[in-house]
Amino acid sequence: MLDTKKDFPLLKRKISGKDLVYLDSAATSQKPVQVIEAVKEYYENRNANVARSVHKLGEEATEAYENARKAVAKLINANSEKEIIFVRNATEAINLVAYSYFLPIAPSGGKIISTVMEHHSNIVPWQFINSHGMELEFLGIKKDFTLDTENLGRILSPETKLVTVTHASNVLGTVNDPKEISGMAHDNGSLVMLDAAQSVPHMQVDVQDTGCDFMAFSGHKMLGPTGTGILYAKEEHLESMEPFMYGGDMIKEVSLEGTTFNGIPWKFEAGTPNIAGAVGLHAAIDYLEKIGLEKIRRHEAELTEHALDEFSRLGGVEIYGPKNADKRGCVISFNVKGVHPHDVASLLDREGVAIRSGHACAQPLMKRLGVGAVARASGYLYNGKSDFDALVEGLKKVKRVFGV
Ligand code: C6P
Repeated sequence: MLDTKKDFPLLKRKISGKDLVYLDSAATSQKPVQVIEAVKEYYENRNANVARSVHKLGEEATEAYENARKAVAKLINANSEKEIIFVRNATEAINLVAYSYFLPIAPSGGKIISTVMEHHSNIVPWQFINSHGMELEFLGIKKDFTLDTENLGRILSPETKLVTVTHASNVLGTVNDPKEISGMAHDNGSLVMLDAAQSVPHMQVDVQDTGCDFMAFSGHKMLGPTGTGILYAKEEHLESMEPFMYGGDMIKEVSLEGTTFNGIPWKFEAGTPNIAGAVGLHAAIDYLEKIGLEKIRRHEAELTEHALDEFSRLGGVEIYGPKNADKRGCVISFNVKGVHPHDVASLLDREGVAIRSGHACAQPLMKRLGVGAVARASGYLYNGKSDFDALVEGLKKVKRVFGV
């Protein structure tokens, strides 16, 4: 098991007089001192705008920003850093693809396939494209909470322009097989988008291996600062796409008669970017790579196995997600029978245990599961088995208080 908690200052906090047990990393991760220090060092020593000034500070800030891009490209094995666009979050990355690639072609028809296990961020942008002329269809899930990929074969057709799927579900924990999905989609001439917000922080994701055309993820869920997100897209797609936002930095030349655009990736980064955020994200990637994503995945699998085991002994708790720790991430959604998940989360908070409750930005999935809301505990590299033990102790208390 990893022992990294000491690197995370916030995890030393007390909540309600108890040691904090942070089990809400699927919402956002905590930040190690290495990331906090990197951002501080940048502001203290190198702060300037990028790609504008010829002075030394401007050069150093530009170098720091572009080095962060290189680190992202290396992390996910992109062909080149030109394929990495810095955005605010995964949501913006998905919107960029919707607006720049699909909106211009939507009036000529075709179909987009998404799934019922998606976060709203991978549903709503496609409903917007649907309102401009493309059909939208959703793939279901099976009884074991995995994607119904058999049905994907039936609904795919030469009409399909995009299959967009989450790599790892933020509710079920299910880890989908992007290679299988990409293979099927590409055989039908469709592009593939991967929502990797819940996978890149927790496992090695190689974009060449997944075969995806587009991939979105958030820096803040992988130890980086908030306000950092990434769109990966194959160079050929980026070259063919319209800009998303217009203004400074994304131009080559402007006259009152018209504008020519900058090359990729800068064509998609209008205005002053989140330079300090990129510096922090770079430090986060260094931190993750030093430990190793394989090791992080194994650590979380062990945590998940332990947690599922403890939950099964508890009784009266329904879990929504695959039983096998190998096929899922460390995101465990559940309901204590007879207790509303907000009550569960509030009582746990009094014990210092932070979990999420509600629809987890996945209302269509809630409907499919036949529930209004869930309680969700999610672990990361800084959690230990004792954190899940504290959760289980808290749940025993919840059951006592509510007499269930
Ligand atoms: N899920 C959760 O608690 P942003 O907010 O843009 O960084 O990430 C959006 C997003 C997209 N896809 C998936 C699979 C996600 O889990 C999320 C964010 C958080 O589950 C906040 S709602």
